[in-house]
Amino acid sequence: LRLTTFGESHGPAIGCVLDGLPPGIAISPEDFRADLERRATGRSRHTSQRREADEVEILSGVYEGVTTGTPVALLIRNTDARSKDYAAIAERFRPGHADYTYQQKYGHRDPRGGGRSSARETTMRVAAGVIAKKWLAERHGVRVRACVVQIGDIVPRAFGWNGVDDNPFCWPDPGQIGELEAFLDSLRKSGDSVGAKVRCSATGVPPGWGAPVYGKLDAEIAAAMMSINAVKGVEIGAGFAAVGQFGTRHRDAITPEGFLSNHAGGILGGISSGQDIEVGIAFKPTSSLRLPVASVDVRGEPVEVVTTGRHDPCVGLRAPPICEAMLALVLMDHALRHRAQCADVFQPTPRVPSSP
Ligand code: EPS
Repeated sequence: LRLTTFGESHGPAIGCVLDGLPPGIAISPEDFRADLERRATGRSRHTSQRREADEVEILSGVYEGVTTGTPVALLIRNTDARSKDYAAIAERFRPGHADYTYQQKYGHRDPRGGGRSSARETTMRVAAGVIAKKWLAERHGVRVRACVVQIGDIVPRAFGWNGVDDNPFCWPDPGQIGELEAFLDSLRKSGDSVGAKVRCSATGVPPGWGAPVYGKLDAEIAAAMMSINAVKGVEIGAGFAAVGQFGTRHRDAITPEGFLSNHAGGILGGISSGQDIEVGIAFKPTSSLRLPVASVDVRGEPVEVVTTGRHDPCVGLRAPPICEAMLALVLMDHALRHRAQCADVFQPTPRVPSSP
């Protein structure tokens, strides 16, 4: 599978081309609505107040509501960009943003909003991921879901998947919603921002997807997550906690009834084990702040930068559907590669249940 997105946050539209899809997947513009709504800005006071309709136009690769196997192209028009908000800093570099590196590399950049590095770009990843999630569920019974498991130094006191989409923080502990609202309200009033950690899980993944060295499933999941803007860290299973674990604790014992733990996060040797695939993704605090900071302009002169416009006090709150999309796209790619390489493999060894 190859996904390419295009478009800038303040250009006329954003879009993507997803190539390599099998024919026969039923898809309609309505299928995209739920996940795009979960990612969208302006649906709560805790996010950027930019309000986009995010109506998907299917431009190619679907005939009579079913994919044809040719490239699927999707388009969403930008209807609420406020470019005037960025006129004052068009020739300045926002610390923590991509302005400086884009200028160093290209010498000419679109300074409006986040341009190509805006969180707006993730809209098309979510749209492409809808197709992959649908195919994984229908073809393999695989379910991909994500939630926020840390905001600043706040972590859940309890965990449950059920209510994560019923609150604006995609948070797994309903008892903490009041605490989070107070924290985010106070943060927004202060003008600062905060980071977040997302947990993204896939259940029902059969063993065997991935590759031993080149094309390791965990390596490609990590690359896909790191490609999301504002991501500064990715871990699989125990991740960095593995540093402090002894081998006798980290290794996941296997019994005919199932694996007794999942520190591996569902992947061993670059190949899925049949356990839940568990990914942790670290999002940095949003860098566009109205609080002043030292910087330089395009002539190298010292300046102070204050960013106006509409921004997220915590961009991680809207990241779960983006992480789900990236995990689903990588898993679908490996499912197709596995089928192409090992479809007629001899009768495989009996599968170990994911857990007792
Ligand atoms: C966003 C689009 C952005 C911001 C925000 C979220 O619009 P612009 O490109 O005009 O800045 O509203 O991006 C940020 C994370 C931020 O805090 O600046 C989106 O569509 O997700």
